[in-house]
Amino acid sequence: MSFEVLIVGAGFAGLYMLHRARSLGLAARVFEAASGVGGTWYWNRYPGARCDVESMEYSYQFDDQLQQEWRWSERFATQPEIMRYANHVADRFDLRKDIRFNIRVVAATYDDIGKRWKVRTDDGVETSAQFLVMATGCLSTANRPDIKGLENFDGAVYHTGEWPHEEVDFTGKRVGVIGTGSSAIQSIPIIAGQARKLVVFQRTANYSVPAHNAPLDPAYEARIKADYASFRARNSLQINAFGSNLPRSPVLARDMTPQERRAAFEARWEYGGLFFLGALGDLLLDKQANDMAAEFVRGKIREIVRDPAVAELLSPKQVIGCKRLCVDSGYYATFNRPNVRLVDISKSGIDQITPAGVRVDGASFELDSLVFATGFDAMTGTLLKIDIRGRGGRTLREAWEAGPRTYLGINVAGFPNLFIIAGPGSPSVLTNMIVSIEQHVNWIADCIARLRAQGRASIEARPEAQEAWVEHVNAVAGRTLYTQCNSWYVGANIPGKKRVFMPLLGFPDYVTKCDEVVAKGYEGFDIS
Ligand code: N01
Repeated sequence: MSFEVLIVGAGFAGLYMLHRARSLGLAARVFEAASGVGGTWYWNRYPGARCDVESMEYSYQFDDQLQQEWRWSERFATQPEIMRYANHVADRFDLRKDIRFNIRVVAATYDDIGKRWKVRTDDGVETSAQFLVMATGCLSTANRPDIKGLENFDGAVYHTGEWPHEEVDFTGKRVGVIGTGSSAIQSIPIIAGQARKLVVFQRTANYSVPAHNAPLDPAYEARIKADYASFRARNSLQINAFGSNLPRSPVLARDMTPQERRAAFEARWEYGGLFFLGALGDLLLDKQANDMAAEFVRGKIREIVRDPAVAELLSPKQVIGCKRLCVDSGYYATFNRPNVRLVDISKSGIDQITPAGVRVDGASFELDSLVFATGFDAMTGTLLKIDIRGRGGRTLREAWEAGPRTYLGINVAGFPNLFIIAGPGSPSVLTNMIVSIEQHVNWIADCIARLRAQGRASIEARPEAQEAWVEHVNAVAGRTLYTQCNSWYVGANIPGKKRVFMPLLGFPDYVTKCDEVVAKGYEGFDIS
């Protein structure tokens, strides 16, 4: 089989890429490992999963009728509602007929002579295409830590990122949760409400702000829909491509009185959501400013959690915002429940998992179920799992030995006609993902259309442009506090992973750069 465009993944990136490719009249095919569309939302169906970018923003904008007709029910959409939306889009644009489900891409090799990608799937079939688009997601390879004895555990084991489709009922069970990132912080309050006993194993305490989720206000919805395009345009001008309703304050911490700072923190805590990080102009630039915001949240934890020792253990010490901020519904208050216990594993780790439960520092915790909320091999894990070989047979693994290197986060030198949607080196995970996805898909689709119109066969980043881009991404991150934590943004959660700050901060500047590259005839790329 042969196609003009082959797309890997049927999440929001793959769906829109397929739609654009078909609109250009290209023969396109999607391969998807899951049995349905939705990508990250297909897999992450753990209790309490919902998006922490507001519903009116976390949706496609490429089709006005689509955004007018779809109705969200809550300020922050639940995973099931987002899945209904993804399925609606697939049906509305008749996308399924070009998607093959339950099939995993295992290898992709560039044929230098034929100038085509040869893609092998896990059914042993080879398919070729001129263009290969990796719509594989940034958080799609689960991190399953290698903890001694796990294979001997007698109970049920779950990972939040690979949650079963059938309902998991923890009623009457003794449950352990490992991890305290966004997935844990969303699921812990729900699991605590069901379980007889919940033990949370915490390696690093995390900052979380309340969501204050509520049914979507119909008057607000009507106001946005009356001029959706302007709302989208305002959001695209935000550094993270969302949140124009409450933009980042331009005022620096030192230019405010303590009362003004407190009022700014309080207002944003009450407003709810990720907006909290915009309370000070230099919150993610200046350590002193950051300390003030961090201490405000620690004060809230002390107010909410009744046991001072537990409150202290839940109080993060690192820079706020340099690990992704969490958004919760009742997370800290959950630790006031008599059936919930917090166990510090920051010093000793987990000794081992036994048939009956988990042992930490000599103490045993008997459990019926164990939930790994341990995150992902982010941004590179899924790409490197596929045996991708570019020009001359060079593997992506070799090209990325020192950490991921891309030009614009879209292409890698030595890998012609390979496009990555929201790849490392692009704003991706620091933004509203759907906005970044649409920007990338539009750029890639326009690029393919131009190449074809000019009778050209391939495009590939120049090594020197890529090196300059990698330096730029690092320099931007280096001016902020983002690099100061052991976060998945730098790959610190995966033993042995090269420590590189992977996403690029600043959506509007990035879009300008991408547009300039095109205006200058694909500056930094070789076209042949
Ligand atoms: O994963 P995480 P996540 N032993 O990596 C701990 C997005 N998301 O699935 O911090 C013990 O954040 C680890 O500890 P530490 C969002 O971008 C969005 O929660 O490395 N513990 C940490 O506490 C988010 O950032 C939404 O010390 C281990 C936890 O496991 C991203 O997905 C909802 C360990 C992992 O936290 C990932 O979130 C959910 C080990 N060996 C997720 N290894 C919304 O939109 C790891 N940990 C709302």
